[in-house]
Amino acid sequence: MEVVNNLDDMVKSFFDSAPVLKDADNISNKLSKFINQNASLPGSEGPRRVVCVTSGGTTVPLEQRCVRYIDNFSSGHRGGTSTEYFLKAGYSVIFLYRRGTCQPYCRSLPDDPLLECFKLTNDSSIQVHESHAEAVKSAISGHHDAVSGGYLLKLPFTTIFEYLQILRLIATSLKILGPNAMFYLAAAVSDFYVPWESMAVHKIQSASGPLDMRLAQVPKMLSVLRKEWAPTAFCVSFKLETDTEILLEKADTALKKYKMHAVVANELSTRKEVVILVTESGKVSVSRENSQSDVESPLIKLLVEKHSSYVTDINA
Ligand code: 9Z3
Repeated sequence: MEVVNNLDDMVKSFFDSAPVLKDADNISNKLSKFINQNASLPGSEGPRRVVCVTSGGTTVPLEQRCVRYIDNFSSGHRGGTSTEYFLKAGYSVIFLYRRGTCQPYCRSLPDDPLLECFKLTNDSSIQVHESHAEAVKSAISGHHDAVSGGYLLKLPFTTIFEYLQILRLIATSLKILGPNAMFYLAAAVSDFYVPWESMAVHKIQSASGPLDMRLAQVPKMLSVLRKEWAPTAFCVSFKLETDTEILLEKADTALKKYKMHAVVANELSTRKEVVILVTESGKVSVSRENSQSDVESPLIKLLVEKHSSYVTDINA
């Protein structure tokens, strides 16, 4: 495998060798329609703001006709919940999510909502179980209002190739909104991948013995996003660690190295209770109010304030 070190070359090599994004034209059309519509809507302070929320983990296929893949952990709860709070705060949301992960407005539903929330009556019509009626009504109405109002656009991905290609399309389309656009990058993104051209085409045979594989490093697209794709957008990335000792140091490094406007640091086991918001002006611990509430509520409130100051400063 050819080893490429320079970031620009790594980025070029990643995109050049990625399999062609299916549906790229359709995605681009949906994006430009959504962004143009929202650009003409008034927000509470100036034009309506649009945030791209990424959610869920990316996969790294090991075979072109993929039977096996490496996955990154993320249930999509953070992204789905945050989307609801952004919509509530008056933002429009492009929700870039891993297929099959948690969706906005669905977190109060059971794991298999279709089979668990509904029942057949004696005359074979479908009825909602009383115990789930409130959750179903609020999911349907929340989702319907957001989508039919034109405030929520949902785009799915599975692989690291799809994720980064769609993220690039979103970022370059959002460029026209300048500082009114935000990126909230909660997806768990693979650090390593198998380049398409060096990937086995068919299912790797176990009879060939133990598997040796060399994975290439996924280029640090946060830098590219900030520098090239959407240089004036407000960018928030996430840092996940399982070792608290190194979490804040790593978040600080990400803030500086990738010139993020904010980094949300979280530890795997406590991620639903507390996160630390790291910005140039310091670190703030953000906790949920009680076990019934969401840490995303105070987090989004803080980020919306920071985004407002950012827009004001840029326009001053
Ligand atoms: C996160 O840190 C998210 O908060 C979680 C949310 C994935 C922990 P859930 O979806 O969990 O609610 O189950 N996301 C970013 C993870 C990540 O891969 N960050 C990279 C890193 O830490 C930077 S892009 O190096």
